[in-house]
Amino acid sequence: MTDTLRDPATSSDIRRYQHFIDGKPGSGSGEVIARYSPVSGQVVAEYAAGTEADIDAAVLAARNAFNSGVWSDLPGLARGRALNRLASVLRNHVDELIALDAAEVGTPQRVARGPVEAGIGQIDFAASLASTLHGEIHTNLGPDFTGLLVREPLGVVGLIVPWNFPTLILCQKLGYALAAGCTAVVKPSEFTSGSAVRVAELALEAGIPEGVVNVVTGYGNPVGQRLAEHPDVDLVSFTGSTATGQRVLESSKSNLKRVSLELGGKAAQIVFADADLDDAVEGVLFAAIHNQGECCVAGARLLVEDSVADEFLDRLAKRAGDLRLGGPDDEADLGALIHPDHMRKVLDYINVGVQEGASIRAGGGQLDHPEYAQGCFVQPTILDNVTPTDRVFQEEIFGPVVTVTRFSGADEAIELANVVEYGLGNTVWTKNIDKALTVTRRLHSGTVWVNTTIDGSPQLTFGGYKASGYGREMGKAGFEEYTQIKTIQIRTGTRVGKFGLLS
Ligand code: TXE
Repeated sequence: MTDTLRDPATSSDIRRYQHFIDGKPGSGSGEVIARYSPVSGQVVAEYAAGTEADIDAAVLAARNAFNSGVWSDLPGLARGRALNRLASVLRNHVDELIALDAAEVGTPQRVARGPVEAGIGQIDFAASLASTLHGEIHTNLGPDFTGLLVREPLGVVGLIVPWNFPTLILCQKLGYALAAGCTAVVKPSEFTSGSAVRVAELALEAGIPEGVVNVVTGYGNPVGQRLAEHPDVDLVSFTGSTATGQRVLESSKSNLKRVSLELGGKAAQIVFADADLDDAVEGVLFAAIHNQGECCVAGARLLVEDSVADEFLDRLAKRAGDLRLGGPDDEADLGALIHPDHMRKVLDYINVGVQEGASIRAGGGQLDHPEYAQGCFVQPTILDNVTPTDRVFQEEIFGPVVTVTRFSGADEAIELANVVEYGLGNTVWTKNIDKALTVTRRLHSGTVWVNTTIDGSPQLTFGGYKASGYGREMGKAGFEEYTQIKTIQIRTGTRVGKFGLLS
């Protein structure tokens, strides 16, 4: 492992954030949550610790803004122009957003840059969709009838965002909700709330009216929970763990609000012997360690065809050993895990893997570095000889840990890939197009990459199969999640007294 750790305290400034409700900052109860950097152990930010009353105030502001029509009644082109302005303002602040996400997540800025820029790209694309919202007209119902299917914005939406990609995941929800004409209450993670507050402030600066974007910071309980159960919220879009997703679903029953859940994953990287192995080594490595493995589509399980497995693993282990760990300002490949408890959970999983019979091919423990005694750094770890019934094969670890299982032929690879409860994203590495397409069609996941990985474009819809959730984000399908269809049937003829289901 190469050490490039240099500057433990990347910023001595503590950034302080309040809620943002109805276009104004507010401190609520006055209680705060301190965010300790997982790199240095120092406080890097303080967020208002929200209460149920803060959520109630934010939902009221969002409801009033929605009902006033100040946003939802704008022509789609005008909403699109406002979203274009928002993208432009965010771009002017891109370095600030990268710096604060990196400091709060504990990741190098060079790792945070791509996801933040991709988040702004989501707003660009959502802007282009705003004017495309339209319905259907039916004139084939007989001469007396005209039917209209009108797509309308859902109303007030609650957006619950996790800590791994704060700006990106916020934008991939907020952009589409706003494009559809909804108003929003955002609940960012209690570990990484800074960028959500800044995005809301910048939305106002871009001309998006007061009350359209509101943010309440605070803990999952009470803030997230109140948002999920609030009777005047029409949809909750949640990204996070499967267990919390189930709680959100429970809370949503109060008013049968719609729920969109983007939950965990246990993605397979399937490497066939006929793959471009140079490419596959780099892709598998990237998928395993991107954002230090704190990624719902992290390539957590390497499935490698047995004829090339030994060679592939030698190369992968060598590359893993070259990786640099570091803080926000370092030229590093991966950073610290989100907090000490999470680091302990990841280290425990490594131990469980070894007890289950895995052998460690790279890494295997916490990074031991005197300057970073407080740092939550886990070495990129390869666990070899993992079997499908092992916990480390089945459960989401959410750290820089990849398990290795060998297979023989496409059928076995598919069976291994599908045997987990999750179904978010899998990757296939092969130069054989027939094989690629056949395998792709048989994988049970919302996304399958072929010869690339953890890639994406706002046009390409994203979401889970199985326990990875339901509902879709991004693309046209993601946009339509924030709408509902109204049917209007008009009789224009003279069929006096004849009603009902006439054919
Ligand atoms: O997530 P939570 P945690 C997975 C990953 C990780 C595990 C736990 O495996 O190790 O989840 O992380 C809010 N009602 N992912 O505990 O609890 C919370 O405040 C409403 C995968 O941090 O799911 C935060 O804003 N909201 C994942 C958000 O839910 C509640 C990303 C996510 O937190 C709530 C993150 C409640 N009762 C973790 N309780 C992905 N899919 O990318 C908490 N929250």
